[in-house]
Amino acid sequence: MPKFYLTTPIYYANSRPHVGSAYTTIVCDVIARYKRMCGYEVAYLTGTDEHGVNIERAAEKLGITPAELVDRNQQIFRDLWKLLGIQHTHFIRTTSAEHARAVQTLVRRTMARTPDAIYKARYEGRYCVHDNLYVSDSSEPANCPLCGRPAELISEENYFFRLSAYQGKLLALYRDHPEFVQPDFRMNEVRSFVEAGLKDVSISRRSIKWGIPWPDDPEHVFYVWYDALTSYLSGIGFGQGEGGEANPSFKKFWPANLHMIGKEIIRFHAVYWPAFLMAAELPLPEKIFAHGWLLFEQEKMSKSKGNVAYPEPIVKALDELTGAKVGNDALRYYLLRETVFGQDGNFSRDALLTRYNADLANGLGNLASRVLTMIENYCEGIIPDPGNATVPLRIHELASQPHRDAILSSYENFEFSDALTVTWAAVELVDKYLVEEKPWVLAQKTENRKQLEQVLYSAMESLRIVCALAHPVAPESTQRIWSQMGLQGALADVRINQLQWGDFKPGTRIGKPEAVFPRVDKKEAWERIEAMENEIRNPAGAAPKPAAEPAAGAKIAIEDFAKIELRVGVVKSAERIPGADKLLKLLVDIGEEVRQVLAGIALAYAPEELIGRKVVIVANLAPRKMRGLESNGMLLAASADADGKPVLCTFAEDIPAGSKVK
Ligand code: ME8
Repeated sequence: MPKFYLTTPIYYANSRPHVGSAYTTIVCDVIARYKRMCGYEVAYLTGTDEHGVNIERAAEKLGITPAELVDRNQQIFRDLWKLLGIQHTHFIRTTSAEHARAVQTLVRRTMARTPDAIYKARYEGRYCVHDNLYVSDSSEPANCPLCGRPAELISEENYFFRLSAYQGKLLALYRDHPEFVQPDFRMNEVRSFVEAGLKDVSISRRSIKWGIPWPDDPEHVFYVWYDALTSYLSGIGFGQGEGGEANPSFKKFWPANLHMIGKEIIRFHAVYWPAFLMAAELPLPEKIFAHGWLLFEQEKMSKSKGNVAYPEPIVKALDELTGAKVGNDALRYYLLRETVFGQDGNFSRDALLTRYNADLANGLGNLASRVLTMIENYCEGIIPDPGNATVPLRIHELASQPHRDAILSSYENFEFSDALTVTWAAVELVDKYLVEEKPWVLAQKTENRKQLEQVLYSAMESLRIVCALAHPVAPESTQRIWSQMGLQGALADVRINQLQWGDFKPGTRIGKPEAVFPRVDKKEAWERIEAMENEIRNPAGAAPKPAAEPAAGAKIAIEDFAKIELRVGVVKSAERIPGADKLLKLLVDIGEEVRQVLAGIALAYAPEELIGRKVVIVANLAPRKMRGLESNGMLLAASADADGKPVLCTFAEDIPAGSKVK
């Protein structure tokens, strides 16, 4: 049996998964189910990324240990995957002993096979703890390009990986295997990045305790990306048991056929990872596919931005309201149908509910119940024999091999939306066929019996094929229709690439027709989902957050606000600071004195347009040094998002400098 090994990224265990996180896992589950139906033995790995400074800090804030935090959070991931019916075969935790062994084995192997690949040196640079990203290799202040937060200064002795030595090998890999990174436009980005030259990367930390110790040098722990990427090996047995590096499961499944990831982590997967593997002399994965983001109002859905939707309320609310198990399939169908896979897509609860009612309740569900009811009423619940009658041309085309193969090739190429569009076009065609042939009229005259049987057989056979083709995306509901059609066994065991028109055996007794996708009232569903989401955001009985660090959206007392001294200022002079693109140096008159204030607004305002402008300044902020200059206060500005253009707060009416703002 051929094998197929695919992976999701190993999820950060510092917060609960949202619909954006579930997107990657759902897509991989669709691929895994599809591949199984093509006859592959599938290994599907997911897991949790549990080390690193952001976990350490998140735990500290909650007053628990990092181990307690990740124990708790990894369970939330497992529970969600269970609820969503994800059929992963392997789950790796980066804090497990097996994983630590694998990471140490990999680095030892690397040092043995390519002795100059790893060396010790001093690292100085800016690092974003939130995204675990080296922002710059200089000590100058810098903001993280992903989240916009100021990056932290790091200076310490580290182990480095000689990435610079892999530029030629990586470019050769991209040239010889253009399918290594997909979609194509992502391959172009990766190639340009590597062509511009590669710097060596630090792969250990001394300042962090919460990590895997470096072999024979336990003061260092592994940098989280080296640690996390190795999960793809440890998760299937690398470094485990008797076999060690030659563990039988690892030998069977490695190299991975597919690493499915989100677009923001492509550099780690398409540049670092193959270089790490080359240095360790291990085979490279076959393909890395970087999908787009699910956006919420045009921004990436992320907990830190507070614009998240969670999967549980959608699934549970739809199940409850319909009294049927439809929520999972509704979410999966919506996510895969609505967005061209690879591009960013907007997540909308409204669009999900519309799709549910239109495509699932009125579309597939309605067709199934119509056809089954007619078999029940006109054929005593037995699949009729179409005899030698020729299948009507259009229906035959729909279920013919080229049609089936077009859908299969869309699955192969991860064009899920296309696969579903074509499958659902078939649903419409069969609906139209029934309207034209009018079996309810044919049933009235015995001389039309043969024709009636042929029409109903064709409709049932089309439904069987549609169910099989839609099964990877809508596994639970298609299985229910399958059983109602009187078909035995698991639909998952059907070989999707061997579906043949005419395989439905006449004489089969159908089961009891029941609504598979009851319609939902959109308003009611919306409200139910909203209420459940609110419970997740503000769980009843949740311990209040410590007063010193109010959570986003939490209230503060008036006394807290009174601690901040806000004053009206007038800008007297403004100039750029050489070498700092974003900063302006301003002199601001705040009534009794003129203050020097540095403000990160240079990309939004020219110095000359600020002179004489009234601004709001935080007057009692402790002085801070930036670029060797002191800043005594802060200007207030609004921006639409973390990376958005700052817009200074000002006044519509006149007001003297130094006036208090309260
Ligand atoms: O990156 N839309 O973990 P992670 C689409 N631990 N996909 C999204 C998304 C959104 N709004 N938000 C998150 C990490 N994802 C590392 C991986 S692998 C060796 C280490 C996706 O929990 C994201 O793109 O931040 C990624 O594919 C996955 O969720 C895990 O993200």
